[in-house]
Amino acid sequence: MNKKYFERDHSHIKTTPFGIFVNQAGYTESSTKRAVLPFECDEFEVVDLSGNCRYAGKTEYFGQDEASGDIVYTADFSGFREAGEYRINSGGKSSAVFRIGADVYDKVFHDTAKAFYYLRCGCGLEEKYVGVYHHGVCHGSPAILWSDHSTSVDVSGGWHDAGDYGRYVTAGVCAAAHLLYAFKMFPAAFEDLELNIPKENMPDILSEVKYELEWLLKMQRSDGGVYHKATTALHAPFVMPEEDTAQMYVFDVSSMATADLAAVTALASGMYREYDMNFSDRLFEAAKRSLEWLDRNPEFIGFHNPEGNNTGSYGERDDDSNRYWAYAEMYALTGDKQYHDKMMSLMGKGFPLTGLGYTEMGGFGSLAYLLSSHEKDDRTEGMLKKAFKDTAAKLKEVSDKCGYGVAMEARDYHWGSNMTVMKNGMIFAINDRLNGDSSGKEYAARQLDYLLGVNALGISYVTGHGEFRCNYPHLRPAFADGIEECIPGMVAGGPNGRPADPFAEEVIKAGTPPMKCYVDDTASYSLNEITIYWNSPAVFVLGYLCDEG
Ligand code: 9MR
Ligand code: ZN
Repeated sequence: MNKKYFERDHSHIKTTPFGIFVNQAGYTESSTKRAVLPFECDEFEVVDLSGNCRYAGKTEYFGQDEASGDIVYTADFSGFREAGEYRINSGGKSSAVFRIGADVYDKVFHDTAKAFYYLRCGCGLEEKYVGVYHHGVCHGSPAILWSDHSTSVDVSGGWHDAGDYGRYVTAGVCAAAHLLYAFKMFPAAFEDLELNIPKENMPDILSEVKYELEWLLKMQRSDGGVYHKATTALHAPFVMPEEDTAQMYVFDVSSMATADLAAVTALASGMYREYDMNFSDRLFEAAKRSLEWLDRNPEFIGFHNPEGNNTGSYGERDDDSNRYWAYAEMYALTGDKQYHDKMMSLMGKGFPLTGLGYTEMGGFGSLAYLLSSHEKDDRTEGMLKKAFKDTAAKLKEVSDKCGYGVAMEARDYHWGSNMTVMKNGMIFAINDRLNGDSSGKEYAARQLDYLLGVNALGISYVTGHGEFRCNYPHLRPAFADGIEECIPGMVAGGPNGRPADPFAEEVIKAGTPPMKCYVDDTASYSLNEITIYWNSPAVFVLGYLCDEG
């Protein structure tokens, strides 16, 4: 890794100029609207941009918030429903500007979904689609197999994983699954989501996911086993993707990657059928091949970086949830009883049945089963629905206990904590759809409020959104392009109570409360990287909140 970005001027790092924290994208007219004031106060005003008071109220004392260490007051202005642009004032302090309106989520929904296009690998990004952020074709040369250099594989395409240029199957599958399920569950929100990407005969979000799926198909060996990842030996320096010309490798097959690929291709086969029959058939064949491989290889085959390789490893301790998901999707697609039996035999293995991340895929399997039109046994159906209900109930309690309203305990602020924030939002959305819990909207919106500014640093963790926002993520092209304003719509990893990179270790003082362990600087990969699977749950939550249904 080049040293240049560690050594540059870090004077851009600022703390918020605002003393009152709001969702900087805004609030819909009918939603619960809450600002957080981390200082002693009594009254507040909502003022328009000419300074006229439009609404006034009393603040409420919340108490000490554990994850931030703040003594917190809240201002509830849900009763104010007039569209417009405002700030909150109290005790000589102000909030950032925010909007009230029916369409406040539209732009952030668009941009977080468009982020995937900006991360496309193996093609150039043309000016007509990305404006100033255009760049040349990257990573098109064939990869060689790490363990046998005589084998060469075409693995061009897909999305760059994150701030690095690696492409990892389990991570990519996870992001694709978030987006596919978002479309499946909230189709109305996506039908008019125009992303200004190359047009195909299907909704844009499906075109975008298809780009990743085409790459995933290339990662499958003819015997159905799936290479774990395609990366260079070492992380690239901070250059544009087309300047990263080091040899690309594919790494050994893992059973997690194979099961995940089987699952997502089965899911997608059903979803693309009405738009592209041929693609749907190819996905189905791929799913079958990987499932057959899994049957022949019942043992867990994990992944560790071999010596000389320092890119992401995405190791897992077992593949139970991955296999469970794969069989559940194949059952949902075909109704074939053998897959039902196999799924059932894995269900009791102890993994969370509502997990929605790359290490815990059980929730996708449960969703596959619950949303399937094939026969379900009542006990299993009831048990899985209850699993989502119970998870949501626990998260509501946590959310209510937090002064900032986010469903995170102090210990939950880990590397990429904003992913957990958004995955919790997904649980509220899914529970609403499965169990008709209409409080899901408010709880999901609270998680988004946190992401967009209702947090102890008063920062919006989405690039391009909010008056005080992150702008210097650990993202190679965003550094190398020399453009001051970052590519929009990128979700930063966020606070991490256990900072794990040299820059963060230097700037985050010991004893900093977990919600405040964050710095907006390119150098800090354990606090400020972006990844596809941190963006995708945000798109899911926004899809839910934008959905008319
Ligand atoms: O999100 C991963 C985090 O939990 C790990 O501790 C960390 C170190 O191995 O890796 C993170 O994942 C990174 C991946 O390995 C490569 N692409 C970027 C990911 C986010 O930082
Ligand atoms: Zn690339």
